Amino acid sequence: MPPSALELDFGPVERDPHQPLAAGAVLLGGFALQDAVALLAGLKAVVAISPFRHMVTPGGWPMSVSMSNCGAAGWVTDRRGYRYDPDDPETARPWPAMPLVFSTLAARAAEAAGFAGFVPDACLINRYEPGARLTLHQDRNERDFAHPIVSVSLGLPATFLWGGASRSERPRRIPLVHGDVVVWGGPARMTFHGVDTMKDGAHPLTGAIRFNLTFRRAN
Ligand code: MD3
Ligand code: FE
Repeated sequence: MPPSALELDFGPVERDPHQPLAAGAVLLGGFALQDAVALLAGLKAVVAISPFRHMVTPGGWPMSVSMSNCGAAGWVTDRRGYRYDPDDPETARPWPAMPLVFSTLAARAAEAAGFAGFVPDACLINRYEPGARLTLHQDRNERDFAHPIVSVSLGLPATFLWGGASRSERPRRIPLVHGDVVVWGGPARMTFHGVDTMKDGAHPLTGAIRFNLTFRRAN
């Protein structure tokens, strides 16, 4: 098909919506765009109950990314280590329920990537301000690595760092923008990954903030 006049003048109207990154990893460009306003409303309701906080690593350093959770289990770190906890240690109450728009979107994205029947029980909500970053790590606190992880990017763009099976492999740099969803499963599930230092910017829906929702099956 020849490119339209619009594409010739302004470039592609949208990116390829279903972009395989590697075996087990699929970028669904813009998959969450239609739900972005509802997702941000759900996020606001969650953090009214369990506010964002800078958790402390086992080494004693506060993370530059602030975090909250919703769902039956929430990911936490403190001096004792990394784990999933049914309760928010700050409120001593259960984490807020996962909004239906969250769980529905995660299940639809997983199915589109070939993981039908994904039922997340945990959603970690990451909040990035300019200057925040997430160093290379693996997600290994979940009980069964056969389940994928679904990630939803909202607000400011970021550069996702995608390493290999070992920390020493030099990571690929993958731009993630508002509305992008990535599904990581199978052979991609245990790869090292992180987020490069956030640049300043302004997004019409979030201002100078990037949010990332990661949906997991913790238990
Ligand atoms: C690849 N979050 O919360 S999402 C995390 O953008 C985390 O906030 C990043 O890494 C963020 O743990 C990246 C993409 C992601 C999430 C989990 C993965 C990629 C992954 C697990 C295995 C492999
Ligand atoms: Fe991670």
